[in-house]
Amino acid sequence: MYHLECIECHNKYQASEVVYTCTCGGLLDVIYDYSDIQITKKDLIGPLSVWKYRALLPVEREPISLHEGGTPLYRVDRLAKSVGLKDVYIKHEGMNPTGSFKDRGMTVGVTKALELGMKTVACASTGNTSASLAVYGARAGIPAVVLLPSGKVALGKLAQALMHGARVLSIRGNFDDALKLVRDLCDREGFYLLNSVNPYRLEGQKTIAFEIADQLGWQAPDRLVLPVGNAGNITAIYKGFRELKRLGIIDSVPKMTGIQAEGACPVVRAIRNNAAMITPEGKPETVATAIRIGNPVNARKALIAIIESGGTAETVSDEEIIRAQHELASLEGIGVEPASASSIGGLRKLVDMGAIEKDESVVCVTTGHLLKDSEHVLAVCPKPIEIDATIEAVRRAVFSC
Ligand code: AN7
Repeated sequence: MYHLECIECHNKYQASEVVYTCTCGGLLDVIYDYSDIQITKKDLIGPLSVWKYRALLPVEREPISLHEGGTPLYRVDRLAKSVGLKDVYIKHEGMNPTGSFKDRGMTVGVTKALELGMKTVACASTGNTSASLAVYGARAGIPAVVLLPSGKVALGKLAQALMHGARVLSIRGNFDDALKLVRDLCDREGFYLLNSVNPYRLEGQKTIAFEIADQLGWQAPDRLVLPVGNAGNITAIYKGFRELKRLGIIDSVPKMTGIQAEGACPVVRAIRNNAAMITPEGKPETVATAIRIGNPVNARKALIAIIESGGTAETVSDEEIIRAQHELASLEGIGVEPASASSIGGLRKLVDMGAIEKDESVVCVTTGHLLKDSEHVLAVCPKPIEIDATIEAVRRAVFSC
């Protein structure tokens, strides 16, 4: 049993209602009757996947699934040494079916859409959400409409949205403009909104927390570091850890640590200023287009997650993002997109500032795969060396500096 509840005024809504925010404007959470959920570590033996944790997911019907979740948790000792820590792991969400963490939310969200009898799904997106929605819409056999900020979506993501048959609208405006428009469109047309303001989508994403705890032998790390854009993922993962603690499966909840790009950092500024709410940024800009967001819809939830958990938020420059992306790729063999690399850049910065203790165990979530944004790779990496097809030319090129 579960219902929707406003995080501000605690107004309740039935699970069967199609509602995204409270009449007071507050964000909604899915609240279970936790006394009904009898789940122990023993019930959770077996291979990882989002649907392994079905007892804690708000869905009754057969899922629309492509085997999402079950992503690797890599121990990264060379990176740990390089940043000055001992115990660092990467949860590589780029290993999901469409190459980003969004699939966890979409398998649940699109299944919920069918359960609620919705006929069309829609979202605004900086890229990954649209790729995932296009794929899960196709899998479910229903149309998907996606609104993208014109000229600011990485090619791999756009290619996915197009190939999987979404109706792709390129908006002359930024992500925040596109989100406003798609919310209006969904209200008018009865399309099902699958941005992270939809609390059911976040339920899928909380399984990142379940898997991390599962992979660490039912323990939480001391700290979680991840990029923040629309601020859904940080809140979803925090909810996941809190639920495990509430059910007595883990003892502690990690310090939730959000990283934003310098040019798009409303959550970081609110944390610095001790503000209860963010001040939206009108012109967000960063190389990490996935998190080029000035007015994150889940900001209130994110601020609560960061403050309650004793975490923090920090910015990284575009240079720090690219350096971190190179470092993770070359030092550990893990290829992630720029937004995801911000978690590594942020980790280094926080350690250098003394904000992270040397003996903390840290999990960085890398949210999307390197191949999402190959144009940018060509722009920041050395060009291939073109030579004649002779062994002399090959040897000269191999051994020259
Ligand atoms: C790789 O696709 O918002 O803080 O529309 O693609 O939960 O928004 C993407 C976000 C981090 C930020 N890393 O997550 C979208 C979109 C990657 C992302 C984020 C995104 P949230």
